[in-house]
Amino acid sequence: MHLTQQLRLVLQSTFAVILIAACAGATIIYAGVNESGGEFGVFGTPGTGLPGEFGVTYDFISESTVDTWVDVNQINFFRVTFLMERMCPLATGLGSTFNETYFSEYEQAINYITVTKGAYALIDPHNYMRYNDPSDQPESGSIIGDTTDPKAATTAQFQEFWTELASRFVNNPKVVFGINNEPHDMSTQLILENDQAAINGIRSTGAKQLILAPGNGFTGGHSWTQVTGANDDPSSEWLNQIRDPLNNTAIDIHEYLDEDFSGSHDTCTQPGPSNLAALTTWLQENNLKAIVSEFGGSNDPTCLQLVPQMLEYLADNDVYIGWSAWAAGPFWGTNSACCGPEVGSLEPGQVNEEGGPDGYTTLWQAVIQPVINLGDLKRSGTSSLS
Ligand SMILES: *[C@@H]1O[C@H](CO)[C@@H](O)[C@H](O)[C@H]1NC(C)=O
Ligand SMILES: *[C@@H]1O[C@H](CO)[C@@H](O)[C@H](O)[C@H]1NC(C)=O
Ligand SMILES: CC(=O)N[C@H]1CO[C@H](CO)[C@@H](O)[C@@H]1O
Repeated sequence: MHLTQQLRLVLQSTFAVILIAACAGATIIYAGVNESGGEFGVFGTPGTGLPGEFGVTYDFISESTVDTWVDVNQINFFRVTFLMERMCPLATGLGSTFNETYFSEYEQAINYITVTKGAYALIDPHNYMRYNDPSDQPESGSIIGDTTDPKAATTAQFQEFWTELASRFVNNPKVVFGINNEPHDMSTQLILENDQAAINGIRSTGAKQLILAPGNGFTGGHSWTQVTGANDDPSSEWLNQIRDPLNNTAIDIHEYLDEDFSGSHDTCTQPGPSNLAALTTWLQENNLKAIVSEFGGSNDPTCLQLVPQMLEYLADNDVYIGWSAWAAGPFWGTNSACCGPEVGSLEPGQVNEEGGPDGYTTLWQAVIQPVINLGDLKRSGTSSLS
């Protein structure tokens, strides 16, 4: 924790108990939710969901629920998903030629969050570091930079894509650049190369904002120091070689708390603190910070205990600077975004599939909102590590 931040907290605190909490850590400066929907509507036959139809097969945010999140819940961070095959149509391929219609729909959502509401927006190409067939994510599509696959987009094309995207947000200090969602089952060295290409592209535009770099194994925190997939090197062996000339890149971590860390079961059995311990040490040893940009849980008692326990662990360890929960978004309806069928999504004002209150009421309001230290959340300035 920086001295100035500590001083600010101390000055704000009236009671000794708050002083103790502030000194114990409480370094979370970005807290919020995923806004999922821009990647919807592609499952099935390759190509059928492309380009899709705005407001019908995909959507980015509901402005009124973003209002609720910012005005009522006072969070400051939204991760907004989109699909690279929609931003860069297959006909022109991955690179600097965008579908301007899709881009402007996305930009409108980002501007609503950042300019109208003053919160931070994490730009999330929801592509598992793959491009050309999203019909069966996370398995389908060619791995970006895979030189053994003639259909694969190259690392250079990925850099062009990020250069173009960053150039369009270069003057928006509230944007955070997430390089890609959940790479998996690929060479960890290639993930490093793609991450580095994205960083180089983003910085070449003069953009100074925070960047988040993912690792292998769906960028899982628990497996950061382990072999994942079919004998792929641990993320820890490569990702410490990332270089950012502005030193404003953090590691992007996903961490679900169910038995196989997938977020598909309704009971939580995997405690965050012990499963993240090796990652925490690695971050400390390498002078790196991390944001947990996906986690979730159901309203089962086990999750009502383990979700806030993990968030408190993140607040107590100053290598973690933020988190966003999975997931809100305008298109979930009564469906659950994760963690068992009866949960519903985190979108305020919805019901679950049984007609009862959804995860906004039973999970977010019950156990996540109380953990947020609103005094910590960063409200102005350019997105950065501190
Ligand atoms: C661009 O996106 C819009 C909105 O989804 C779509 O109607 C249009 O067909 C797309 N164009 C191309 C070339 O994919
Ligand atoms: C940031 O600076 C620290 C300390 O010099 C260094 O260890 C780390 O690798 C740098 N991070 C990046 C992403 O360049
Ligand atoms: C738990 C959960 O739903 N995780 C999902 C995160 O995002 C993508 C879909 O957009 C899913 O593939 C993951 O399963």
